[in-house]
Parts: sequence; C-alpha cells; structure tokens
Amino acid sequence: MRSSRIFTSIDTHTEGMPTRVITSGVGVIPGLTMNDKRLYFMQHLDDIRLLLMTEPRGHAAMSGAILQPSTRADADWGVVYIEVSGCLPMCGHGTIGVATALVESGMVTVVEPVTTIRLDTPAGLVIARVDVSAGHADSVTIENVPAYCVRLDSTVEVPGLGPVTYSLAFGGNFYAMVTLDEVNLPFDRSRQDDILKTGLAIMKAINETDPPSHPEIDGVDYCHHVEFVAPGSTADHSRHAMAIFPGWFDRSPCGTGTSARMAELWARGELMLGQDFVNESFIGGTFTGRLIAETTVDGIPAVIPTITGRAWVTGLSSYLLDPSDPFPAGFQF
Ligand code: PYC
Repeated sequence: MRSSRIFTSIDTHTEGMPTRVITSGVGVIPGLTMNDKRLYFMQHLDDIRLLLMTEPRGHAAMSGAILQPSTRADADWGVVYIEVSGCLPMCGHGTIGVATALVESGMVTVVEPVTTIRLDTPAGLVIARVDVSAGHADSVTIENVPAYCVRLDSTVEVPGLGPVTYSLAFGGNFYAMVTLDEVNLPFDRSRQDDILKTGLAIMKAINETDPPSHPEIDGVDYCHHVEFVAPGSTADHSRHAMAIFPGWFDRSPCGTGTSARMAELWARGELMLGQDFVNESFIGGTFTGRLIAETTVDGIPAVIPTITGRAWVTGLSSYLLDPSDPFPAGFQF
C-alpha cells in the first residue's frame, strides 16, 4: 500500500447520524483558541475535510470531528467539527459521538457510573457527562454553550414562495425555525426533495437579506440550517425535518438545533427551566433537552441547554491517500 497521508478514526453514529472521530493524522492545527484553529483549518487545511467527508470516503451527509489538544486549562480535549458543508462552531450529535468514542477507547479516564469530559469547542466549553456501565457509554448528556433567540415570527420574502414566517435562534449554530404548515408541506419523507429545496431557498433568502451574526464567536454570521417543525409539535415533544446547507437532512435530532428550538420556546414563555423537551428527528430518533440556567450573550437574554442522547461505535478505520489518487480532495456528486 502506498500512502502520502494516513488518518485514523473511531467511527460512530448518534441516533443514525455519523461522526467520524479523527484520532490521528491531522497534527496540531495552529491557533490560540479552538475557534482560531477552526478558522485556520477552513483557510489552509480544508482539503483534509473534503478528503474525509466527501465521496469516495464519505457521502453527502457525512460528519466528523478532529480531536485536538485543548487550548484551555479547564478542558480535557479540543474538537474541530467537520462535515460536508464546512466546519461548524459546535455540533451536538458530533459531541455525543466524540464523548462515546473517548470513553469506549479509554482516551479519557473512565469513571463509572458517570464520566465527565470537558471539551474545548470553537463555540466555547461544552461539558459531556457520560453514563457508563461495564465500560460501555450508555448515554451522553452535554451541557451546551449559551443559546438565545434572535427573532420571533419574522418574515422573509423567498423567491418562488412569497413571504415566509420564521423564527431564528442560536444553539451552537444559527437555526431558522419554520412550521411545515407555513410552507404547505407534510412531515413525510416521500416529500424530502421538496422540503430540502424549500429549506435551501429560505436560508438563501435570510442570508441575502438579514444574515445573523454571533456577537462573540468570529466567523459565525450565516444561517445554514432550517428546522421544519411538524404539525402537532408542542413544547414537550416536537418532531422536525432539519434541512442543512448545501443539501442534506440531519439524521439525528440535532443537538444544536434542539438547543436553538428550546431557546425559541423559552423566549415565547412556552418552555420553563427544568422542563424536559423531547425532540424527534425525521427518522424517528430522539434527544431529550432541558434548560438548566439563564445567562446572557453580549447582553442578550440566553439559556444554558443540556441535551441527552446516545451514540454507538461502528468501526475503527484508517483512511489513506495514495499519491496517484486522482481525487485527493474527494468530490461531491
Ligand atoms: O447535532 O448539532 C447537531 C448537528 C448539527 C448538524 C448536524 N447535526
């Protein structure tokens, strides 16, 4: 075998959504903070993301996380999130996958019944509490970065659709929340092409007319996620289809999307601190969210969400790059 690059990975899935946890091969990414590393990686090392996420090693909905030494004294590991669409500041399903991989591989000191792992993410410190029995990570609760609501019931003019009412919140990424009734579409996977097309048109319209911007995290100034809320959803149990740029659906219930939705429901006065919120994905998996504290982000009222979910290890892999490979940065089809 000839190879100019070798990456090792613990492959996992979180309620159906993959996280390829890269344990070696990237080296230490330059940067004083994890967000600096994310920005450096996007500018100088993006071919690694494309190689590991797109075809033929990945696929159109691939997601991963690169382990890094932490840049802060109060964290155990650092994480740079990668996926087909770029490098997220934070990823909930990815963090659940990372925590599961760290425990089951023994890359952290495992304590039963609960192992606490402090993660340095581009969006800030995230604490993962892993329920462990007989060395197995049974479930993970992550304490996320502050989530806040940016807009409630705003309107955007979407070419081909007309005015669309949406709310916008941050939960680690920005999410536009739109009811499926608003766009006359059913919660039905046979209509996924129409739902995706509509989601991409809505995010494009928001980004062209009134893009959001995080006041404290550099380079987070776009909306790449539309959470289509299914009819019958409540502040106790919600179902959704999560459309993501450039054109795929989250298979998991989306940890940062669940956080954003809880911030929206809290801003409406419909979700209280300490109340469980079950969020169901397009394929039927669930995360349970809870708001545990109030805070502020640059003076904006905000909340601290927790998300509980499960991940499973699916493989231990090595990914190689033969110097004669005609697609050294993969391809998207
Ligand atoms: O779980 O936060 C999440 C997520 C973001 C994009 C895909 N999953």
